[in-house]
Amino acid sequence: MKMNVVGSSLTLALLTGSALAGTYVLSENIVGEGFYNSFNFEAIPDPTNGRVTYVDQATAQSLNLTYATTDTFIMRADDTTVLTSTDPGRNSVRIRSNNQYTTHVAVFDMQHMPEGCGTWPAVWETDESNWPDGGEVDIVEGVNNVEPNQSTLHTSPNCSMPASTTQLGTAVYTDCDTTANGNAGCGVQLTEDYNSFGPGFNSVGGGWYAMERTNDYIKVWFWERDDESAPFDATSGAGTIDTDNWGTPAANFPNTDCDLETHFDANNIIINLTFCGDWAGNSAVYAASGCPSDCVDYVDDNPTAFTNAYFEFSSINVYL
Ligand SMILES: *[C@@H]1O[C@H](CO)[C@@H](O)[C@H](O)[C@H]1NC(C)=O
Ligand SMILES: *[C@@H]1O[C@H](CO)[C@@H](O)[C@H](O)[C@H]1NC(C)=O
Ligand SMILES: *[C@@H]1O[C@H](CO)[C@@H](O)[C@H](O)[C@H]1NC(C)=O
Ligand SMILES: CC(=O)N[C@H]1CO[C@H](CO)[C@@H](O)[C@@H]1O
Repeated sequence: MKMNVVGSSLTLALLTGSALAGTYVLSENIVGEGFYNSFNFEAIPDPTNGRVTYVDQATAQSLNLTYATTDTFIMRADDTTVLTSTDPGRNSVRIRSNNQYTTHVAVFDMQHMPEGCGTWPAVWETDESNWPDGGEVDIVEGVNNVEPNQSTLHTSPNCSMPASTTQLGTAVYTDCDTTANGNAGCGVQLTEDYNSFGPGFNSVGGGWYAMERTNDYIKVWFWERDDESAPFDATSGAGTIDTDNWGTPAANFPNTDCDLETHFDANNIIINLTFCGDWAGNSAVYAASGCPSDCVDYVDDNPTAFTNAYFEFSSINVYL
């Protein structure tokens, strides 16, 4: 009898433990005008040497570079000004969350992301005051419309990913250390879905990116708008979610050869749109993407090429 009691409470503990492993509760639901409360605008020089001028919130709103309704937040670059060589760069926006997060899930419901030659959009997390020791998770970024592109970690030394992990995407490099491979990071290309980025993403009405950070792994999922396998709790903004039911992630970064707890501190969500710069504007990368002219000249001379250089968010939901 006593054995049974011990046995059943052990079973209960085990069941509860596994049932709770991927369970999170909604902490923030950021929608429309709420982006102005949850993010600050960073009018800073571009750390990646882009052909960009990041403007402050008042300027962004007066130029209509950010625009919010009750259910939409749009963030874009200037598409009317021809730049001269003495101008510092095309006006654009970079926003950073007021809150910082350690272990959490963030779900990004996006209708549109910036497209166009020279564009380098990114949705990512880092601790700008402690880089790279606080870690960096690039949830989605890519350049010059080339799709699909990638999710990447950048860290201090002694953090790498195993050669093989359970993920849909394809690993590019495995060493996450910023001093290795010219700070390429340990990236995973989202090869399973050509609608994960740029014009393909926009043509299907976008979709959802989700990132789960635990001390055991960091995972990124992507589901396009009409993907019937997309989990309802993620896409509906449910009050509780269970990532154990979300299937194989696009990118999976386990702690096998990286102590994630010491390589990542509390990070902010950052959303930025730059032009050219170290990646998009690299002459080989730019030319290989089939884009015309050279990156800086193209960005300076062709404002109307950036009419579709905007993010449109339905929501960002953060779960703890
Ligand atoms: C600002 O941008 C939004 C979204 O693109 C658009 O609907 C609105 O008309 C624009 N407002 C002005 C004053 O241009
Ligand atoms: C983006 O993904 C495609 C297909 O996987 C790849 O050919 C291309 O090199 C990637 N671009 C970059 C900049 O990594
Ligand atoms: C590297 O990380 C491992 C854990 O992943 C740890 O055991 C080891 O001490 C670390 N080495 C250095 C030099 O920090
Ligand atoms: C200009 C700028 O801030 N670029 C950043 C945008 O996001 C990527 C992450 O994907 C950073 O590496 C860049 O520094």
